[in-house]
Amino acid sequence: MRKGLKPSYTLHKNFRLPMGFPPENWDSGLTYQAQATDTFIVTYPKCGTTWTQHIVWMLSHDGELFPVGKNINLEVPHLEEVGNDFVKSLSEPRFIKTHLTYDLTPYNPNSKYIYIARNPFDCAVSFYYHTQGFVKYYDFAEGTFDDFFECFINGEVDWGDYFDNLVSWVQHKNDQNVLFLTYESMKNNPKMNIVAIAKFLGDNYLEKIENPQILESILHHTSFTNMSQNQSRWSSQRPANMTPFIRNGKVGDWKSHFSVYQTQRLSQKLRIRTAGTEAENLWQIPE
Ligand code: PPS
Repeated sequence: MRKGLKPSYTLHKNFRLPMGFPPENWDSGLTYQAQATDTFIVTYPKCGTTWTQHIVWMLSHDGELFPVGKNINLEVPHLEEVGNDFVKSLSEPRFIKTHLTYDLTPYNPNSKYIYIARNPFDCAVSFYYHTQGFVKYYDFAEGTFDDFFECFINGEVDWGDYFDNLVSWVQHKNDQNVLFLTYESMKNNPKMNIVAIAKFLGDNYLEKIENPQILESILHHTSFTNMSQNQSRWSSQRPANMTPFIRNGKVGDWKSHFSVYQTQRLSQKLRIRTAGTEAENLWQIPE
């Protein structure tokens, strides 16, 4: 019988990192002193990070097109990938991406935190294609969804357990410096969510989107269709035979990947891990 394949990771302290991810940057990233002018884009992987990075970049550039030839992860850097010195070298105000749990994320009461949650079913599918596609980071090109599902549900993936991340942040959902959004709501009403982000960032951002041309430009260029173009702007290269990074962008894609038994197991974990928290009502839990 075929034994389940597992992705490869760098084991660092108690964390799994993608291979090639410098552990020293992880360590130094965690020591970053959050500034009052910082805004963190926080997610568990595959929950809408790049989309939100793009929105905040366009908001801070008056609706300008994100240029081909640049990479969003250098403009809105991934804290634990690039480390402390790189982030500090950027001028303020800074927008910073992280996948850390609340307790590990650098905190300043005056910093802002935009958290995006996505239902764990679609997240697992998206994370599977990510792990399969970035062959040099995970050596998992032959891995199946069933293989990955076992790692995901056991929290044995990079950035750990989905629920540890979600639950740590949902407890701060109503903090004055936290804006808590969902991927599903962004899909359902992107304009409303762009406006909410601008409002949260402050009056000078709200003023920008009072200009309908700026708001329309952000809405247009951050759509799934437009972000599917020139994808070298969003991530490092992956082999041409793998699914693209901006892949499917749908709510409910999980239904064509999960078995009945997998659905029951993840639903059960979702129920148990979110019981008594505000996360228990974020999504309808499949039977
Ligand atoms: S990462 O690697 O953690 O930074 O990935 P992340 O950006 O969080 O998530 C990638 C998924 O988000 C989808 N995506 C979008 N969906 C809708 N609209 C827009 N504009 C958009 N941009 C990115 C992307 O396709 C991945 O989801 P899946 O389900 O794999 O398509």
